[in-house]
Amino acid sequence: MHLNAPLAITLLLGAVVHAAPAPAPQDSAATTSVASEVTTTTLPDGATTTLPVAASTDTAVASGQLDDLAAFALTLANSSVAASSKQKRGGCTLANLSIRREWGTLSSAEREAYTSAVNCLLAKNANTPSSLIPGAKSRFDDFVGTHINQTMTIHYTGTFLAWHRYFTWSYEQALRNECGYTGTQPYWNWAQTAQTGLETSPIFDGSATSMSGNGAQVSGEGDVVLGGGGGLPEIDLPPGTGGGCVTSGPFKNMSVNLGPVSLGLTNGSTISNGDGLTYNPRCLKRDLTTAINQRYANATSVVHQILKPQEIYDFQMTMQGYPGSGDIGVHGGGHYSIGGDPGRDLFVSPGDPVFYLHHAMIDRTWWIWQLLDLKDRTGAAGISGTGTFLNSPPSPNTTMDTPIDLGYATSPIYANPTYKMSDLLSTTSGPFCYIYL
Ligand SMILES: *[C@@H]1O[C@H](CO)[C@@H](O)[C@H](O)[C@H]1NC(C)=O
Ligand SMILES: *[C@@H]1O[C@H](CO)[C@@H](O)[C@H](O)[C@H]1NC(C)=O
Ligand SMILES: *[C@@H]1O[C@H](CO)[C@@H](O)[C@H](O)[C@H]1NC(C)=O
Ligand SMILES: *[C@@H]1O[C@H](CO)[C@@H](O)[C@H](O)[C@H]1NC(C)=O
Ligand SMILES: *[C@@H]1O[C@H](CO)[C@@H](O)[C@H](O)[C@H]1NC(C)=O
Ligand SMILES: *[C@@H]1O[C@H](CO)[C@@H](O)[C@H](O)[C@H]1NC(C)=O
Ligand SMILES: *[C@@H]1O[C@H](CO)[C@@H](O)[C@H](O)[C@H]1NC(C)=O
Ligand SMILES: [Cu+2]
Repeated sequence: MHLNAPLAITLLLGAVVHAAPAPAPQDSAATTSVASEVTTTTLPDGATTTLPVAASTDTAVASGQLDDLAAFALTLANSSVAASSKQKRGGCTLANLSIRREWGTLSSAEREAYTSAVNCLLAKNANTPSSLIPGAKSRFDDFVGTHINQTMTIHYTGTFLAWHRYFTWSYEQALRNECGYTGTQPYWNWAQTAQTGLETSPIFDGSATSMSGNGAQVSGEGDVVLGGGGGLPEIDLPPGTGGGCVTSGPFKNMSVNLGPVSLGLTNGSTISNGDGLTYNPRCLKRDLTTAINQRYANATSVVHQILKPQEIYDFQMTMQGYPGSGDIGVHGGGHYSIGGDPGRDLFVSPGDPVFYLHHAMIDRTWWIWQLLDLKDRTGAAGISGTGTFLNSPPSPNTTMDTPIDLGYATSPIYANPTYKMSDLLSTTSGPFCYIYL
């Protein structure tokens, strides 16, 4: 694992290493001691590694910190699976552990296999009865419809992270089981595009091996204005470099069928088409906004997101943005840097296929954070919040037993589509068996 220079020097100069409240050494748990700037961690195989304890404000340094944290998470997750593989039959083992990768590291053929499978879902008939969601025309729309239907009970709730983990996984399973895809769900590393810019990145460059690119340029766009409800200050976001219909790449001809429900426009207004469930076919629009990516989801933001919060409450709120803080977190940073329609719509955002690359990175960020304190963060202490958006209206706390149901998004090949929170906290147990490279 690579060690960035300033931190290595701190270690070499003999920074005082305080023993952490020593956890009893046990199988597949890392023991940790804390220095002023780095943590020295002993891996299950006895090797030691150092990890940063605070995000560098230099994004180049922070990028290296993120790589170190991700490498640590990979090693620990893999060795936990290896250890439990010896003890059990079935379940998640090294033999069927799947690895999710960053889009740019996939070969051209792998990227095209992914976008072809998405186009297959877009071409397949919906499972949602048209009596319930008349606008859901495709299998892809089953996912969009489920997200619209549950929006107010899956954001700023105790289920936010687990719901979106299960949702993204179910989409990946649909690509595999219903569209012949043999790869895994790729992710979008925001820290990288903050450095390179979105427009020329392998994800958004508009080529045949991208996720399609920018929308056609629209002139005279103003700011997008978020929130302002409930006495909270508004957040103004700048417009991007596109704004119109996506002009090239695999999703050039795609029809967005559902929504809008709460779509921020670049003249400061927000529009909806009723409940967004009727058939409203239109082109996929994007308004790539690298400035938003750079401001809210740069390498420093991501490392800060992983290292600063010690409790799940803080982790979730930092990620979605504390209301009134002016920050939209890495979650909002990714969504709003895509821009356009449905990219700027909290309800309909899965209507842009790149949603799933964004949410895989959200999930990866949570996964890394969980592995820094695996036992607590995949147990009851890893849940906070209630069943309603910012607990409005008030609702019971989310617990290990809270059910998560993806409705018609769930593949009919699964007999019981409902899992509990306790099934969804680890990526290598319950229905899941994957890690991130
Ligand atoms: C996981 O561990 C196994 C066994 O120790 C090893 O062969 C494999 O390369 C590891 N995989 C990754 C992705 O690190
Ligand atoms: C992994 O493979 C085992 C044995 O082949 C199987 O029993 C188990 O259900 C699989 N687990 C997952 C999560 O696919
Ligand atoms: C878009 O549709 C046109 C006309 O049906 C077709 O020729 C073209 O190949 C399609 N492009 C993509 C990227 O699917
Ligand atoms: C903003 O643009 C939309 C769509 O063009 C239009 O319907 C709406 O009236 C405009 N709102 C304002 C405040 O200009
Ligand atoms: C990078 O992210 C940090 C933390 O979110 C933020 O304070 C900083 O302003 C961002 N950098 C840029 C260049 O916007
Ligand atoms: C719900 O969670 C809050 C915050 O953790 C806690 O203060 C409260 O006691 C919990 N309520 C119940 C009924 O468990
Ligand atoms: C929408 O959500 C409600 C409440 O969770 C559920 O009863 C209903 O079946 C859902 N409708 C669809 C079409 O998924
Ligand atoms: Cu969502």
